[in-house]
Amino acid sequence: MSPEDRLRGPVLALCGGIGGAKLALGLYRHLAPGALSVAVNTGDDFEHLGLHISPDIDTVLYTLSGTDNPDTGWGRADETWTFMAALEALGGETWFRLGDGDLALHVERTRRLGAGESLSEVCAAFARRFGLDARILPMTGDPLRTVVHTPDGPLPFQHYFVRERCEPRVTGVTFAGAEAARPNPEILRALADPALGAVVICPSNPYLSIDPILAVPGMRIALGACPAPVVAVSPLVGGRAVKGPTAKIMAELGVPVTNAAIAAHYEGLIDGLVLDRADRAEAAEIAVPALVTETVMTSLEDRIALAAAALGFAAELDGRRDAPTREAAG
Ligand code: FO1
Repeated sequence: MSPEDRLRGPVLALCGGIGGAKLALGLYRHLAPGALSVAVNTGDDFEHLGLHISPDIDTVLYTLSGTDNPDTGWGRADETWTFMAALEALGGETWFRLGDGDLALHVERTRRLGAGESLSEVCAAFARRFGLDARILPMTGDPLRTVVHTPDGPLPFQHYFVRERCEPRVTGVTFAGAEAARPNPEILRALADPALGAVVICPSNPYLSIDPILAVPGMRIALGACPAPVVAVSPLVGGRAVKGPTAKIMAELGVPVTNAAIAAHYEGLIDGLVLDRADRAEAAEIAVPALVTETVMTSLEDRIALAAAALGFAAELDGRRDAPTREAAG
């Protein structure tokens, strides 16, 4: 398939929450309607207040539909907090904040799951309700839960991330239930599609957001065997993560906080790495071809420009695993 054809093909993004969803939005706006599928981490999902919460799925849903809260990156825009205030007055658990509109989504998701719908079906129904022309694909419908290990013992993901504000030292990350989890067949079909244009691993936390997707049995093999070029966008800029604890966790796990380490983490899976101009000096040390460009996404235009650059790079890499490092113009 020619690079031009690849650019027109459907695209699969692998994504966690806030940082990754920004690039997913850029891809959504850059691509033709219906061309984007997003395989989303559900390792962050948990039962809370009797509800099934899927934070990364919801962040992608809100972000792509333009209903996201721009201040927090999670939850909905123009949210009200009557439920939380009432819960607090009752002495209930308030460390995980659920806005009123967001709450409706969790209630309806929980009802649908209880009535026998699959998580994929619920995601598809909500995407339609939000007017999306993209597919939001949970990595699995089975309970695979990210567990963060600390010197004081294991913590369920949201306890580490939100309740403990990522403060405990991370000694390891495991995925409870991974062995029994079945991959979302729609993701496997997308990865095997000869017309697939590219796979983009969004700049989500590799350890907390992308590894759970790769921990689903069959996912690594399907990604490794995928006919389309696979590019990852590094979450690091100047040795720090734009958002979240990626750099902190790498340091705590004894991994150098470098783009070379990000590329090594995805060894055998990616054909190229996109890194920020601030890190151009690191490009020569990276084991795969690198594209140096602006990766900090402040505006919608930034998101679209990064999406276009990543896809252009992927098309160039198609069948050329030894392509040299290059710097994007502009
Ligand atoms: N993140 C927070 O830091 N504090 C919260 O109170 C919080 C609530 C919340 C509610 C719904 C939702 O979909 C996401 C929410 N998040 C919150 C984000 C969530 O913890 C994500 O898992 C992380 O951002 C990692 O992707």
